[in-house]
Amino acid sequence: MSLIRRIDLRDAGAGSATTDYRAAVPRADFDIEAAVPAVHAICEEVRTRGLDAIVEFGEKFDGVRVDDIRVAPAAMQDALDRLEPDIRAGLEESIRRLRATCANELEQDAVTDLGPGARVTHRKVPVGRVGLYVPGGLAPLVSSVLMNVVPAQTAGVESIALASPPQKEFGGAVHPTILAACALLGVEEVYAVGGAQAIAMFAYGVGPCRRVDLVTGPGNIWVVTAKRILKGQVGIDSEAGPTEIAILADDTGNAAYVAADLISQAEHDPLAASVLVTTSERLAAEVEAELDQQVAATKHSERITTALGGKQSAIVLVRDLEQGLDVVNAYAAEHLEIHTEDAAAWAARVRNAGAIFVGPHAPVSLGDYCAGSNHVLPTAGCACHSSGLSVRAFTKSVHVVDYTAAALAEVAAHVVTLAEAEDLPGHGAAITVRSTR
Ligand code: HSO
Ligand code: ZN
Repeated sequence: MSLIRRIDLRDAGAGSATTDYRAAVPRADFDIEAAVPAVHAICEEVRTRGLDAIVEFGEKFDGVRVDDIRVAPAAMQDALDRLEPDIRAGLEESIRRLRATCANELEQDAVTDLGPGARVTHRKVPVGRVGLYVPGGLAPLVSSVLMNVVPAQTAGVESIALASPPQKEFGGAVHPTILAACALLGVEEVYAVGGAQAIAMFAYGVGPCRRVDLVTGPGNIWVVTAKRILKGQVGIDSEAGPTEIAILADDTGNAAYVAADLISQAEHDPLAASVLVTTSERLAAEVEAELDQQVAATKHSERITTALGGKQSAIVLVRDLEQGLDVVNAYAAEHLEIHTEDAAAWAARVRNAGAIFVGPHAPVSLGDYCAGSNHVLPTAGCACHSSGLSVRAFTKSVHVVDYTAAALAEVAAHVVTLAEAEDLPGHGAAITVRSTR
């Protein structure tokens, strides 16, 4: 029995038939709606009772009571001083590459002159204050500190706060590697708060933490649900749920690479999705055999086996790469790898993916740590409308309208006509008053 099921779509959607490929490759049950009542109650407690509620929820969910939620700067410096040199070197290289891509993403203001004295500027403005969330969970993801902080700093965000769950094994402190990364990046405002209560703290401004304008970062179902509930009260990035990898491959695919990459993301979570979409029976069979071998030899084989065996993971057989492209575009994976001949050409035709990894030498793991790309990406199909973190996520824009009297006069009659057409004569009067008074 294979660790992963097969879905055969080779006859689906042929000729004039249409197939809902999104439904054909299902996702795990990650029921945000079901979590709403419980998370709503937490958010309300934090809003009405403030710090006391945060401390109590920390004790209940993280198993450790932390009364002073703000991390002392000395603790961060201390963590950096104790950081293993090779981990520090890895973080520094990752930061260097991220900073290079982020600097290149900064957008200029777009200035448009529509005639003499008529100018519209699309001005780019950094968000003022952001709250970044870094999960503790199955593994504390220090790399996620970098992925949140570097684009925010590059965008020019003035005020950055970061929250991460208190760790019982460290006496209620935030994980030391996460603290070290904060010190490395010069982030001074860090809170030992996790889960939904952290998002509510950011959204409402509680205790020592002032309200933020935008919350970003991945999290478990509590965090994602809190972001959905509090959206509007605060800005959020895309909803990042259980991780996903899809791989589009033809017969040139290397089974050992493909299997290793499927395993790498399954390692995150029993709900993680690993999906291979391929034209090749040969590759499908070899990947199945490789999975058996590689999973048996890896550390977290139990949760990987659960993830690969879940309904959200599959080897999907397609009749050609055109159909494969339709399937991966419909699925809109968080991560999409392309292992085909002419991989760059196929990649160029992908519309929906959080991030695209081209060819055999760009595994998702590279992007998780050191590619220079961001790993906080939309999951659950949200890649069809949302983007991963980047400088743009921390930037908003505003149209600035600058017209002289002559430029207004030039277009005045059109405004008055359109206002009358909408039966809003007051709008027209606001134009005509300027030529009479
Ligand atoms: N693959 C995860 C990010 C991550 N992987 C962090 C390892 N550490 C979601 O993109
Ligand atoms: Zn990962």
